[in-house]
Amino acid sequence: MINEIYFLDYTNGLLQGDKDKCVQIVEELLSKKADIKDLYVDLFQRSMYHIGKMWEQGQLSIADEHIGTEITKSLMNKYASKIESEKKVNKTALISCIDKEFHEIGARMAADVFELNGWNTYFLGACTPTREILKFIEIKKPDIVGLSFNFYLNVMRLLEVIDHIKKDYPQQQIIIGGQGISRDKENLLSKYPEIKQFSTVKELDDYLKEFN
Ligand code: B12
Repeated sequence: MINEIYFLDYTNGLLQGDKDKCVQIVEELLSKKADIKDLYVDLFQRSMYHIGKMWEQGQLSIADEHIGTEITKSLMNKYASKIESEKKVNKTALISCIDKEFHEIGARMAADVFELNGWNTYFLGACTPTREILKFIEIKKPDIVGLSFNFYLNVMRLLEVIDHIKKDYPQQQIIIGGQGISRDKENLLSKYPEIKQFSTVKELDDYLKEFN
């Protein structure tokens, strides 16, 4: 868990576009041996949700939100590579946003958590067309395909990509994350009860620790 004072201080830095302040807080937390998953969920995710609320209420401009996004992405680039992953496991994950899904930070966090757990990970980023995801599955034969879905209006695209994967690769294990899923959890995937859903990368981490 990240102390509330750090969260408020960091979010303030993000809202002011003060990257140096954000870097300084993250470095301090890392020097105190903060867990990267706590940084991701309790600092980065929580502050971006806060920015989203302010933006929704008209208290922030699009430019403010973009600066928050870019600072978050740059911090992830800066620190994720320095985190030592656990012993390599002989498993492969493919993580991608579905087609027309621009929100990529959560998916990138999921990819990093697979890496931290020693998985060989391919991260395809935002807005990946369904046919490209299918081609990649054919080539890499991943043990898990993780799809990210945040913008609810993309729901038909989510169902479409799942249907295609299940048709072409019936044994393929699929997991899903992102805020789009939380709206209609029970009905949305009733056709595919075996598909697991994750609200945070901490849940994903627990799952991977048990995965064999
Ligand atoms: C930054 C942002 C953007 C940026 C994204 C830039 C980028 N490069 O990612 C831009 C400007 C492009 C954008 C665009 C839009 N956005 Co926007 N955006 C946000 C904002 C402020 C932050 C998103 C973020 O990074 N969150 C932090 C991450 C870490 O959280 P997360 O995605 O939930 O990820 C966690 C979990 O969900 C999970 N997870 C996510 N993916 C996966 C995948 C797997 C496999 C696993 C295991 C787990 C997992 O683990 C992550 C870490 O714990 C959110 C606010 C919010 N509440 O998040 C709105 C928000 C997501 N956006 C919203 C909207 C409406 C839009 C637009 C429609 C706006 C518009 N009118 O154009 C467009 C949609 C574009 C599209 N087609 O996708 C709504 C979505 C509502 C909904 N659910 O449908 C939100 C919630 C804002 C709001 N309060 O209304 N946005």
